[in-house]
Amino acid sequence: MATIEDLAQAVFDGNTSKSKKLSQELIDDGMAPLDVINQGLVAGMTEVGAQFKAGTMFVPDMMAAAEAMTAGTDVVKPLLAGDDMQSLGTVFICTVKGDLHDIGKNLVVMMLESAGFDVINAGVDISPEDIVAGVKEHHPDIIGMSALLTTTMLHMKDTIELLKEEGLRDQVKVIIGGAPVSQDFADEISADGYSPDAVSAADLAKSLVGAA
Ligand code: B1M
Repeated sequence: MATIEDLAQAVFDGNTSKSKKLSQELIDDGMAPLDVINQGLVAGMTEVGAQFKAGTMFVPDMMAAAEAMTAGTDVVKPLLAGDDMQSLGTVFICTVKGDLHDIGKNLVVMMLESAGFDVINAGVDISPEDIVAGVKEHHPDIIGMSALLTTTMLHMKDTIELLKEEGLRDQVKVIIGGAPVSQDFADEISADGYSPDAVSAADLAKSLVGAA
């Protein structure tokens, strides 16, 4: 029988087909979708990060692990998305300029959608100018920015400054997240909120539109 530890190991090993298969088996065995994500897929990826930092794992292995994780989340995603709910509002979300990390951001997208938001997922490496253009085009209630690099998180500040310059800051709430980001940083750049994980990001978004 598949175990959650096997799934974490499959992600760590970058074994895409096994990650997909085990995610499905754990769901079929009755495990809650969020537990499959957090205790299996995210746990495996956390170990990848630790080993990369220690210099015992390298970029190609990280990429393989990322693919394995995505294959697992693809299995779980349909079980999370809410269908017939009335929309709570629109969130325009992206990973900031210079940053290609999208696994965490995509988990946030899944949680926002399952909470009842319409989500415009603009992708990765999105400049402040393109975020502002997205606000003008889509009129979202909330902008969500994700960053995984200490260098790229500074573009969150640039984006908020540009929103102010364009006279748009009062029309949209801004939430941020990602491993190097903190509540202190959110306060420093005058974001409307920070959350450390995908579930609390959806709760934060709900509170900002008065739906919590
Ligand atoms: Co990169 N990488 N990476 N990487 N990578 C990190 C981030 C790093 C911490 C690894 C390490 O040194 N331990 C390090 C950053 C160091 C730093 O800046 N302090 C690093 C580095 C250095 C790099 C490169 C520079 C490596 C190189 O090329 N030499 C390079 C940069 C590329 C670029 O972006 N320009 C790079 C490349 C990559 C891959 C492409 C190989 C791959 C990404 C694949 C992909 O995303 N499609 C990758 C990966 C996989 C990682 C680690 C191992 C895992 C990230 C991840 O997916 N975590 C990561 C180490 C780590 O974080 N442990 C690392 C799982 C995910 C579920 O968590 O993204 O934190 P996370 O998201 C969470 C929360 O943060 C939060 O909710 C999510 C779910 O709970 N959250 C939000 C995220 N966004 C949010 C937004 C919100 C709210 C909450 O509101 C809007």
